[in-house]
Amino acid sequence: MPSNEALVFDVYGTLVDPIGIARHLEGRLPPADAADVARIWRHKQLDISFRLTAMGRYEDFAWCTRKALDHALALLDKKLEPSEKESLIARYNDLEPFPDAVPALSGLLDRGHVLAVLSNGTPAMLEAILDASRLRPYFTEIISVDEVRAFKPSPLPYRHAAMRLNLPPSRLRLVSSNSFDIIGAESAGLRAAWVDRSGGVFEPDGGPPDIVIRSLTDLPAALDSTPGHDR
Ligand code: 2OP
Repeated sequence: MPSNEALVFDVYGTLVDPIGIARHLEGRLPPADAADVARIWRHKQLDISFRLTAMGRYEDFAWCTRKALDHALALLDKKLEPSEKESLIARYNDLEPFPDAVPALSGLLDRGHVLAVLSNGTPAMLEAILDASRLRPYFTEIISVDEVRAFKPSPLPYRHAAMRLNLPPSRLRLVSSNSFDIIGAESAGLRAAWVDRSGGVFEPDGGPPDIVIRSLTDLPAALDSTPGHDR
């Protein structure tokens, strides 16, 4: 029986690991510095996307990713040759999938869920990363915020995803490890499931959703025990 909820997955941090890119810097920098670059890079990438959207401006996520890497290197006073920087940027389209992604997605498809992606990534970034991670075949729709030129957590991408899936927002459940994304989805009228991979702290401007899991493989059981989720 098909599920009454479409499951819409965030990508970076939820299906693939952006912080794991640190290992590609380890030949060039000491491991602690490589980890710092990866962490600041990711933080600044999101920060730039938030500020662009607050200003009503749009530059795509590839642009945010490049600017954020430059910032992380400058902040930590680290230098990379232009060719090293290009190869690191290229690695962003080849991030490691989390080991729970394939078993979870395959189980959810077997249960009749419609699965889609909604990400800040550009269409080209998403096609590349989903192909490289072999996750592409699980998804009916790949939805990029590029289509509305506003980053999550603006309500526009979430409402656009509902329109693309031809469902009311309340019949979409966003699955994300990023708590700002959960707050954004719920405030646009979607349901949500937070993948709390590291026992992290939820953003203070909202509260956790009705589903909180530590691994994507916990999602089917969590859906079964959630009131209002009728499989
Ligand atoms: C994504 O949209 C928020 O980076 C995260 O995939």
